[in-house]
Amino acid sequence: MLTEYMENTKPIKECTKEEIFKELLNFTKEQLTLRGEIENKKKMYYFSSEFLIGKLLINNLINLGIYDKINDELTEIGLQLTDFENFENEPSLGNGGLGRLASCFLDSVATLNLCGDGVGLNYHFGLFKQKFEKNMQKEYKNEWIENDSWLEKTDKKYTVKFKDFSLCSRMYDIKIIGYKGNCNRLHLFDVDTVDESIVIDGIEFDKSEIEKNLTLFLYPDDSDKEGKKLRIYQQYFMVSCGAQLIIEEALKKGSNLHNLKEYAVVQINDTHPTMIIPELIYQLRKNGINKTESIDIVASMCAYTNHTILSEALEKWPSSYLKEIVPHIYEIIVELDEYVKEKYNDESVYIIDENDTVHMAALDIHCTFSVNGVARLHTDILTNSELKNFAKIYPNKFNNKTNGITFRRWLVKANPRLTKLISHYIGDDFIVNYEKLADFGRYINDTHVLDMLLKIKAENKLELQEYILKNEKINLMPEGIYDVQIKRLHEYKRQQLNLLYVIDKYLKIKSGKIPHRPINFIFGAKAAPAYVLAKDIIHAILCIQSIINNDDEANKYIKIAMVENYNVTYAERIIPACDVSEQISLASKEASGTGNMKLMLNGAITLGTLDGANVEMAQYVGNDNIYIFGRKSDEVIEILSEKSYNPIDYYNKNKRMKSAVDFLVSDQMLKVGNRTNLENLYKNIKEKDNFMTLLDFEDYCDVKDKVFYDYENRLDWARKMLVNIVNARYFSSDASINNYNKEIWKL
Ligand code: 26Q
Repeated sequence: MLTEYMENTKPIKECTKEEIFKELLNFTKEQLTLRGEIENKKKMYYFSSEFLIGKLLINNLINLGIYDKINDELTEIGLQLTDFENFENEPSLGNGGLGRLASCFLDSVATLNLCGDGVGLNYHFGLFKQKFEKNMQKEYKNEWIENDSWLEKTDKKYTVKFKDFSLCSRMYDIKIIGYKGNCNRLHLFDVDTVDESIVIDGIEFDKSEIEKNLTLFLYPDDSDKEGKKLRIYQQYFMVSCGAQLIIEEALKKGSNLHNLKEYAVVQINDTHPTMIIPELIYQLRKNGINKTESIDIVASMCAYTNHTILSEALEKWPSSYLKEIVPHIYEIIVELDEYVKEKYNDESVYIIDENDTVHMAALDIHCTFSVNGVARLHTDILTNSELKNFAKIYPNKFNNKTNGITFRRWLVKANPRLTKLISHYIGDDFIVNYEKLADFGRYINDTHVLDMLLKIKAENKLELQEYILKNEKINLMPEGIYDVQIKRLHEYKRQQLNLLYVIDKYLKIKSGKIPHRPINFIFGAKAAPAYVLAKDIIHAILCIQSIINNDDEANKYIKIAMVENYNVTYAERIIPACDVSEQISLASKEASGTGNMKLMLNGAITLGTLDGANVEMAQYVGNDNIYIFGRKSDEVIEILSEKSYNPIDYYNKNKRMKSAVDFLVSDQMLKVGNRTNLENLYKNIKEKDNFMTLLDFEDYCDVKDKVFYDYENRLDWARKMLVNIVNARYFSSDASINNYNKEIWKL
């Protein structure tokens, strides 16, 4: 196919790799245009400020169903598709879980042949690029957009009105193809006037000229006033474009707008796109619909997903900012708030509080027909404690939709070896029919299959060793265990707990207690640029990495690899090679997690707390196939409410723990690190430890030692792997999307 396509150009054999890549890109784009669009009277619009879509070439070829064909053609000239991955930049349009979830969902929506588009922003430099300098994280702009990319420039333009000026938007589209199916779209709005040259140094830029900076970065540092306002500009710009698009498309299909909900349903991904509610009301009124009806229409077509219970992550805006930027929207918010205050005599459910702060989540809950959490435990905590006063008012609005992941990217694309093995035994239906994966469970006592699982894992580990050696100049020990913690850096995710274990292991080795098998501790994490303690944790990990990897007495037994610029592409390489999956958040704090599911699907065994979706994973696989430790969520919630936790008590009681914590500010560490940063972390753990690392430390160490001990029984371990792979079927995003559609969207 490709050879034919290239007949008009140079013969493929005479092309450089770069030239072949360009042809591959154009060929694949052409194939996508040959596919139909998914059409339906009613469309779902997934509004999200983040879409972490990952590289698209291989994924699109897989979903087009022509990956093998093209790969065979390339093999004839001694190449393969994976040789071209490096030519493509990864779109940098998300922070982490929430953005990746949105992308898995778009894949599933299209694969299930449901009519649904994404709506977001085209950030030119997206999320920062992470580099490590002097054992510290440094941030740089991420120039991901190329002349020849997946973005299609459209002619669609809308005017977006701010208080003192208007901006003209431009829509870019990325096609989203369902597996062996048709296409939906991801609409990314932008302004033509953006000026990339105003970025001065790293990710610093002049925040005053909105028409020049609006879509430069994803969530630019919002610790100052100007940054916060820029977020409001971005959010309003996104939703205003989206609202105009919705209305335009509905009118075109024959809607009279009174019946808009028969044409459109909006899923609001966390509070970031919340202004879609007042904006739709505003647009409907402009089109002649009266006050109360416009509110009713909007509430009947919008649904809200909550992704966090951390109060600092729930968006609250000072009224003055909204008044200053979008007064016409603020006016509608006031109206909605008055309606709430008239009806309910309970301050905790007000949209605007006594400090004149607007609670975006409250606006969402009052003005949508569905509010969902992202895992069973998370939804329970929302309804029973965090949002219980809302749940009392609207008991039928609250529902659970446990997160999921797409098998196309996280199995077929990321782990071709495992995909081939499973397909050999049960056929390849499981790729779109997740329940079929259950059939693989029949091989639980087949030693050949179990051996193959171990063999595939070993091969994937070798590949990762090579990749990390090349990129990080760190040489992993593939005969050893790969212990993996990959996720955004956050205190509640407790990378520092993992780090304390590593230090403890190191100190043991130095005192002569040698592990029976080498262990590789692999980390990947970005910290928000203004999150000081998170950056201090990265600093500490990098310092330990340098100490241990350079210590010839220890580096035979343990190695650390904190990889630079962890992103979707890196995840696709690490996940298939992982033995032990670290999911160690403080119980009650991780809404769901989705990395846990990806690792499970690829045969990693979870070491985790009973938090987020880990709870459901444990129920599916049973106690023998997962390692659980630590305080349970209800205990944690109680300790937090009593404010009774004091880390120093634990520090003083446990010698092993004390030595590990003290090591953070040892001479050895200060030699490779920065005193201020290390002392800040040290003091924080001893004096505050907001996420109770020391409380769970002992249990964590004991259970983790047991994991490494059990790893030696290879056949038993392979059985655990198989049970995990088979039960990961419940976490297909196809399953989640089926539920969203049946219970919320009704397309
Ligand atoms: C808020 C205010 C100001 C600036 C930034 C933000 C902000 C930005 C991004 C708040 C939250 C986010 C992202 C949250 C996120 O990714 N949450 C994760 O969502 C996943 C998908 O549901 C869950 O699996 C994770 O548990 C959850 O942490």
